[in-house]
Amino acid sequence: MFENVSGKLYDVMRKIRGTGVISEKNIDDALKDIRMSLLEADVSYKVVKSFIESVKQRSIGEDVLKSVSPGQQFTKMVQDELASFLGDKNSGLDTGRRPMLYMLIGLQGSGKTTTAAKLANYLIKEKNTPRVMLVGADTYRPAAKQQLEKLAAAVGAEFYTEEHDDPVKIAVNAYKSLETKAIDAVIFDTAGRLHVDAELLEELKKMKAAIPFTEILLVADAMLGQESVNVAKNFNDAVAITGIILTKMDGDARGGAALSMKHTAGVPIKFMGTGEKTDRLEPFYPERIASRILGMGDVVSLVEKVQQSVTAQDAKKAEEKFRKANFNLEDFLEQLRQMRKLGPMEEILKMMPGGAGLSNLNIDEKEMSHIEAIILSMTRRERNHPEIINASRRARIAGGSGVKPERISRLLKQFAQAKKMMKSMGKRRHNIPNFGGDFPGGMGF
Ligand SMILES: Nc1nc2c(ncn2[C@@H]2O[C@H](COP(=O)(O)OP(=O)(O)O)[C@@H](O)[C@H]2O)c(=O)[nH]1
Ligand SMILES: [Mg+2]
Repeated sequence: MFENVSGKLYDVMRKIRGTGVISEKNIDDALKDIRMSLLEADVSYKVVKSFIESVKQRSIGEDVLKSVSPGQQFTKMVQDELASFLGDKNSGLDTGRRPMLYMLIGLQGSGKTTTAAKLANYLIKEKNTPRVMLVGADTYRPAAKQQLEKLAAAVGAEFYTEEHDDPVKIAVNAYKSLETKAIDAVIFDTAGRLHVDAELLEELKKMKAAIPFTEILLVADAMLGQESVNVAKNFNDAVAITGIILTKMDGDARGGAALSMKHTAGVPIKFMGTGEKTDRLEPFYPERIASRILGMGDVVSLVEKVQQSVTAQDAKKAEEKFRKANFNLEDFLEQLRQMRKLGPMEEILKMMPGGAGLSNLNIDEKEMSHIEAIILSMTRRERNHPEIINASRRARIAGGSGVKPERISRLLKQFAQAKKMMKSMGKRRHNIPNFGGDFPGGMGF
């Protein structure tokens, strides 16, 4: 997610951040680059234009040029502005009145059915709302009801549907059935179409007229490009959506959809889907996504993740190591073990500042166990001074760990890379005010 745009923007921002003195021309150049990057990320032309416009206004208004560290000031401003374009604060689900009635709408394949189950799971597990009912009102796609029924069972929600193909009737009857049921929340899964069409919008309007929905949420694939603007507009014009859920944020989408849709519909992005499983739903935090887009990494999310699984003491120890720059292979192994507790490696890397540019540090789960075996086959001295590992030592380690000698050379390269990265992160921690001091350089990376 956001690799393309964040890779480029990261370069842009690094350029300008490094400049001690910046001129109006610097800012103009940077804005040009930012504009290109956003357009390439499929952000709609109109949104890009108004974004650049407001950054320009602010940079004049706040007198970036006269500030002590103009480069940093400008970077922070772009980030703030991007966050504000994405919606500023996280907007949670409206959970006011019981029963809560949520309708999910969107194109076919956008992730409505999956998201319905995720949302049920979220309400049950996180919102103390145990009695959730999922309504299968997709009469359009074959087997759609069965798909939802299975998911409902998996997350512990009730399931309602009827065996005919009038979605409005199913939804209305499901709503009526609440009179005799103790239910806290109902999630209506509707039929999509490949494109927005009149029949679909008509169905949705009828449902809206008959049922007092708490929220009507547009489920949209983050990979939708320029088309996202039309999708948001059409659905919003028809039924006035109250929020957006962006799915497939784990994929390699160019990410522009997020900016465009929020801007077009004028409603918040409330959640994002980050995987196929029912627990892969996360609240959408604009400021974190903005910083991720700009390639500074999703520091806050990362810190939160790390804090869940790494003790403060571990972190402190690791931080001291960085400071002294005597981080060795044993520490590296320890880091990898801790990271393993955090989740898929790639995801973690992407959250790190500049992590988008680190795709060549590709370590998957299987590789991790190789790495573990290799490091354990080294002597203490080798772990502390990997530079002494010559061909014969390498052959011995390879024999001991059951991998090819080339794998060991690769590991040493990866280690060197990680070390370099950590050093630069350690430095940045002191350079960028916006990191709020909680930078994960101290958290053991
Ligand atoms: N990777 C990933 N896949 C997703 C996500 N949400 C949905 N999907 C997948 O997208 C496909 C379509 O989802 P589905 O819920 O059936 O879409 P619907 O037609 O809108 O109901 C399925 O293969 C899902 O597993 C997500 O957040 N990440
Ligand atoms: Mg579906």
